[in-house]
Amino acid sequence: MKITSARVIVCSPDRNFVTLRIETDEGVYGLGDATLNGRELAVASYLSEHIVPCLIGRDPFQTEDIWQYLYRGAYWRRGPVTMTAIAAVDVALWDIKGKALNTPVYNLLGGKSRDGVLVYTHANGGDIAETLDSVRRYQQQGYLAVRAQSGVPGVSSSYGVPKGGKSYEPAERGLPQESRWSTERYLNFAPSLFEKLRVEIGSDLHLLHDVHHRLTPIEAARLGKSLEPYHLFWMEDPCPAELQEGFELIRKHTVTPIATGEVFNSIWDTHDLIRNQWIDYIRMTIVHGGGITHARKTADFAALYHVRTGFHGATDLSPITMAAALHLGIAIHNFGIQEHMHHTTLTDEVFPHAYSFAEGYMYPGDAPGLGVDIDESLADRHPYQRAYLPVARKLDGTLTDW
Ligand code: GCO
Ligand code: MG
Repeated sequence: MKITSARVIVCSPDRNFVTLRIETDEGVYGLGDATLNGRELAVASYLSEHIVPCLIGRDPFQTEDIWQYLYRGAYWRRGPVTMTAIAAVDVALWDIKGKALNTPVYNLLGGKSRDGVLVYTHANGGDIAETLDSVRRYQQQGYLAVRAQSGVPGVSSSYGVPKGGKSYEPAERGLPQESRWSTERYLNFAPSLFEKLRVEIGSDLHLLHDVHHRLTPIEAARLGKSLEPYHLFWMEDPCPAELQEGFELIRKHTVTPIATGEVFNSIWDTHDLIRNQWIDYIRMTIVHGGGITHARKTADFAALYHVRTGFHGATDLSPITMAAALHLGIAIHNFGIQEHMHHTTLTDEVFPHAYSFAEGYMYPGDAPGLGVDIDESLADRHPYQRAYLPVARKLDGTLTDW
């Protein structure tokens, strides 16, 4: 089998997505997600200008060699644009392999290690009462794990809490919005949110919380300690993780489990965090972390140190990444949990898919390959629109991590 052509499809069915479609001489094609929120066209151009010409004529079954060719062969390594482009190729090739062999991708990764993939979704509200209502709604829909975010009194805009009761969407069309942030107010408030949730909901539901890189290690240590009575499933991204040893300090002070890595793009970003057992869950996304090939290696490395997976699954990752995460998640032994943010109906129509949700779990479906397609004529009717993630400033105007 040979790759005969490949092309990039950029569309915006309610939000921007970049998709790579690889065709072969046997008529089988594969799809890979290449979406990097707020920097979409950089990856589209990296793919069409620099990668696609090198793919023509190659055997799509050689996923390892093609991965190494694109990673080592470029000389310039790592970085979100490069690794997202490599991931798009890698995921499309696994899709082709599955279709050509007439089997779901999870069978090529070791088969099913579990019946279903435990997922968590996002609850939020302007205050504690609204967040409690939102958590209850998801519990009624069958979710066994829910992430809870709430507006903080005295903070005009908190991470994960949209205005006007809409569902949270990580990017806005137009130029970046700015919000103001107070760590002090947040740290004083957060324990009261989880205290109320535990009192009202009881102990069974898994509760998660995303700090979104906003604290220093010692502040994160305080938060983790103050949340211990409410036994969270995890505290996510307590602080930026470029300084991996910063997590040692958090770890020494709290038994609240720690998840990080949604902005990582290489196994090297996880190295100290995992080998020192400073984290419990690794969140590196399949689409930004070099695809199924590299995510599998990262998961296997994590398994040696009792670290489990919690792959990123926000709406800025297309249904193709969601499917890839489900196929990998059902196959690996050290799977932990999968994030599941609902795409809009229009996004789901552009990317019809075989995966499904029932009673707190997701299932990749049994379609050959990844089980996701693209309706290109519908996609064409929703062209790209520039969009950005917001930026955050402290109350005194200093730029901080959003
Ligand atoms: C999450 C994330 C996202 C990111 C988004 C950025 O845990 O789901 O933090 O909501 O902010 O993916 O593009
Ligand atoms: Mg997050």
